[in-house]
Amino acid sequence: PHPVFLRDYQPPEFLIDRVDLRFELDPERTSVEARLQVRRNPAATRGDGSLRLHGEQLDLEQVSMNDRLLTPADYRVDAESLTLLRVPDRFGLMTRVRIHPSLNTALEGLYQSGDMLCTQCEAEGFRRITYFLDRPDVMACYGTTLVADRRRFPVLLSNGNRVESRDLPDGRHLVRWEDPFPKPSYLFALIAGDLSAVEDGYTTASGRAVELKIYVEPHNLDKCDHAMRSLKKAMRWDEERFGREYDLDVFMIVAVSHFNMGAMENKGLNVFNDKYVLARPDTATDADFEGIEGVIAHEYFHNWTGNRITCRDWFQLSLKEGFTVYRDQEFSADMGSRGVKRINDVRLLRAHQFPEDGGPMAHPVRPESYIEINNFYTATVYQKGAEVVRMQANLLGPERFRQATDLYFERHDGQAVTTDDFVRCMEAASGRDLGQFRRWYDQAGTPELSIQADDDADDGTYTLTIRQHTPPTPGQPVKMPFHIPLAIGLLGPDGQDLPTRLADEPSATAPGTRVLELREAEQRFRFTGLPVRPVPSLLRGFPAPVKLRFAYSDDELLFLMAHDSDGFNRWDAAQTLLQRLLLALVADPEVGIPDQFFAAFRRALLDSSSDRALLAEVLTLPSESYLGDQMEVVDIDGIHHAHTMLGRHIGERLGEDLLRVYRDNGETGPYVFTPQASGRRALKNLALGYLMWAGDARALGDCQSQFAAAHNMTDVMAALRLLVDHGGAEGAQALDEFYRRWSRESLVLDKWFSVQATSPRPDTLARVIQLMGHSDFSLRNPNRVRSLVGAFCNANPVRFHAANGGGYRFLADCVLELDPLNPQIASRLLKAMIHWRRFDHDRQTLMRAEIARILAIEELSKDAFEVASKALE
Ligand code: BAL
Ligand code: ZN
Repeated sequence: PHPVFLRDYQPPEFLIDRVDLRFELDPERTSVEARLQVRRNPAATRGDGSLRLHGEQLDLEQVSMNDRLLTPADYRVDAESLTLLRVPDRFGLMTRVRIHPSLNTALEGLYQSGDMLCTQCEAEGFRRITYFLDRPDVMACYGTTLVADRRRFPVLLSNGNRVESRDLPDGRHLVRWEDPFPKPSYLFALIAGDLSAVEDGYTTASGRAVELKIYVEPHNLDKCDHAMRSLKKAMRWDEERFGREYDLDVFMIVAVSHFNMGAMENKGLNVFNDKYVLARPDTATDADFEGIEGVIAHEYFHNWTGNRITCRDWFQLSLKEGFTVYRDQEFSADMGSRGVKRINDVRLLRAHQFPEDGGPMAHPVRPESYIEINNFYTATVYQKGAEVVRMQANLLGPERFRQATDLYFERHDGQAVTTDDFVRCMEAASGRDLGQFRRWYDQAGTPELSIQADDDADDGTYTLTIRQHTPPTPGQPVKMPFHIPLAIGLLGPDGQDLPTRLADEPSATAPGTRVLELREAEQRFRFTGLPVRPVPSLLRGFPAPVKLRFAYSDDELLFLMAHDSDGFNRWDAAQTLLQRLLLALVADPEVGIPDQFFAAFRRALLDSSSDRALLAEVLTLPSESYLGDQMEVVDIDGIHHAHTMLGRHIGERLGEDLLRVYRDNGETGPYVFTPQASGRRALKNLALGYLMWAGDARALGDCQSQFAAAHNMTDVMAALRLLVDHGGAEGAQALDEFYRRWSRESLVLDKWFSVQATSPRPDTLARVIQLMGHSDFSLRNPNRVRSLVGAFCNANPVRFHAANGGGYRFLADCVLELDPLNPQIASRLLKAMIHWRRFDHDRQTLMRAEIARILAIEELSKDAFEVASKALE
């Protein structure tokens, strides 16, 4: 397989203004007739006079041009394309092909999910439906006619507005859809199935009525309320915050059970993994409710940032994804707790994006090349891309940023553009030069900031010397300095913010947070007029995706944890302290845990004035994977041991307090999904976890009672997880009961698989292998694969990285079995092993051998080939 390069981009030689599609739907054999209005692109250079259309896995039946039937002498067909030789400057083209949805296990293009037919076209699935210029800078208006058996497929949906619906004499029916907005082919969608809808309505700010429909299988109708509420909130928020209104008469969401991604923003017809739609208090956890609210909003927001304005080419993927993630993050922050949302977003970034940026698949937010674009739906493009938008929003300030986004929407509506076009709007609206800032889009790697503080007690000055360094990444050995906004504060002895006046500034500045702008590899900031040596609060609110090196003492971290006016930094100080303690335990398991640590933990735990959700974040130990990322060579067993030991000590030393917190935060009424209520549940279950770590007998009883009596899935799952990790008869019995109750609810059953896959118990791999043979397990359902294989390989480091290599062998076996069926999911799983260089010699050897075993397969997909080959480069 060969890479595609950004530098080779050429505008399309032909454009397609209109597409009329007619589908005769059948799971085994679907006929697709496409009528295209094609014209030469005046902005492109002339080629050899031929037109090459993308097409894969299509059985071509007929081609005609301007109503003249073509013969095979007029065109060439190969496995990836149909080339029409000698075409005029403007013409109508008709192709008819057959496709086979029931055989489509890759879930790209048109496929069968349960009893329904559905599509996934992003990024390059449309070419598995019909011959087309399947690239995002070819935008066309679509008319779609769907014909199918009326009893089997009573609901037929596509993009846009429904313009015709009638029965046909042979038991079939026909529905026609018309989408007035030009769109790239990756936003095409169709659905056929026996579905029921929850319906609602929304009136836009300018008074237009929009029908809202969520389509699900009939037995799921009682799990759509939260999704519908989330959708309406998102529509209102986008009007208020970004001035964006919805533009069609109907907005539809369909939940499908077999889906590679989380969801897909097809114009007017969002197709969702059912995990991000279906929720009832007894079937979904707080995290699920939160995920649904965020993903519903994300896909809805794409209507403007992605659909009305799309990407010129796939290297620009972050244009729509980074911006839309930023928008959904801001929405969720406004709906819930802003502080907790920021913590979780940064936690995710550090857990996934930082390792990606330091590994063999590191790539810029705007990649320079790819072999398979599906491999680039990454934490870098999404989460780091969102941070890059956030930095621009912060540099401009809220008013200028809104002017800049207004300009972006006005200037580029209906176009396929680049990240550079986005930055140009930021510059035009603000008058700022973002030339250096653009490096965030094209340099990979996480900058490291080393900060040194010097004070001069005699003249009241305090100097921060800041050095930035970005380690090399594949293909980019040398990095230029980034333009980094660095929000800081200076704390006085009783925790108050001090003024932050720089030496060359004429007048005093108000106490509080101030933003320093870094542009050089090394820069000095000298503050004056300080009565005492301050404690610096650095990177307030996490203003840039960087790593910080600053030699805080333990006392300073405790001080920041207690006093920093910035909530994010209070959390970060606590996490740094916990990390320090845990890494000290890894280095020497006999090292003592200082009393002042327990005192600070206890003070925080019992601080009744504190937001419980935030408290739960502060008191959660950094994950084992994150701790591993902080080590030169990951010590898997040492980390697991230290983690368990610290958890146990906390449970033992603070048992009474934890028990009180557990009991004081019990459920008092029916489930509600509010930040306060989910914060109580999070804190309560965290306390129960520490008690169980300590083997507290009272806690085991509480755990069993909670498992038996709770009416919400958050509490049931928290108890189940603890019982499974505890093991013995209690764990086995809880698992059996859970299975009996929920075996027919697929999403809940996923939880049953993953709770077993992520247990640190020594026999977990054997259990996972056994579960692969369970009658409810199927490699053809991505959610099920993720819940068992994905959960084991990505969320159970101590068992996946077992020294005997069993985990690696298991993963490679799964990848090899899955790759011919669903390459996207296979290659994503494989990423669990690409950071092999971070481990000890023996594990490196084992992982490398398994990756090499995969790479040796001749018919390996492009997807898996790219990941495996880059991992070994
Ligand atoms: N565009 C793919 C799914 C998403 O990011 O919304
Ligand atoms: Zn998206």
